[in-house]
Amino acid sequence: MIFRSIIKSIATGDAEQSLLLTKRALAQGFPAESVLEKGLIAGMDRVAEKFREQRVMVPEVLMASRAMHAGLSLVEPLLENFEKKSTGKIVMGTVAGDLHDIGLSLVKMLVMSTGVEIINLGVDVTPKKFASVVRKEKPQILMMSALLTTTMTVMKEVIDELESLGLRKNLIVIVGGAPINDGYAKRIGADYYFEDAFEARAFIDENLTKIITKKGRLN
Ligand code: B1M
Repeated sequence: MIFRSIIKSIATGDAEQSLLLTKRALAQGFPAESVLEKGLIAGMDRVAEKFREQRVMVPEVLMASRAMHAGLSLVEPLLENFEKKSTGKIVMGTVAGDLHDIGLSLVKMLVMSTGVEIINLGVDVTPKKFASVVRKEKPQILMMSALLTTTMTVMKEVIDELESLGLRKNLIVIVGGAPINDGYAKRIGADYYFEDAFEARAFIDENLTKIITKKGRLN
């Protein structure tokens, strides 16, 4: 089965195979959505699980991510209709001064499978940049990641900036990353903390419709 082969190509970090097999799956008539969900995301899910169980290390995660992106480059342009069907928007990024993006890429990949639209601002995102994109894009959710104890404090600066500009009220703020925990999230005024990409996806999967209907925060 072609999906199984795509999953394997990602699990083994083989970008060439991932590209080739994705092309083949699309040529065989499989919808882009299925190739994304049953092949590319499923492959990355497998690697993320292994990483969580410490059965693979960071280099393997990076190679898998590269392989997934190779396939994604073919699928993404075909997903226009899929994205249009989706409701809800998330803006995400790693905070200013922090260049770690592997965790957030995993979060993005898994959360993407819920059908929500994602604007990923990448790494080193300043409070002003977050705020200006929130103002322009009007997302329901903002997701911030930080991996350094020296940059986790920027999350609070982002929340302060949003508050001072009147952009915080209807926005759900989710934070995550290795040095973050529930207590810290509460102290800085974030709405939720999730330990990993799976938790984040489960929350969004379960609550997206409610969030959209309520036009903002859940409580
Ligand atoms: Co850096 N680094 N690093 N690093 N790095 C850490 C984080 C560190 C713990 C290593 C160590 O010393 N043991 C340490 C931080 C210490 C601290 O602050 N307490 C550290 C340091 C010090 C540094 C530098 C300062 C080193 C230097 O230059 N002297 C420097 C800083 C650069 C900068 O950011 N300004 C630096 C640089 C780098 C590299 C560039 C070499 C590379 C990053 C490559 C990249 O991201 N493209 C790197 C790496 C790879 C690491 C480690 C080894 C691995 C991080 C990672 O990707 N893990 C890391 C040590 C470690 O964690 N074991 C380390 C895999 C990833 C899947 O996990 O990102 O935790 P993680 O994401 C998880 C969860 O945290 C969660 O979900 C993911 C899993 O599902 N999650 C979220 C993350 N974001 C979330 C958001 C959410 C929800 C969940 O919602 C919004």
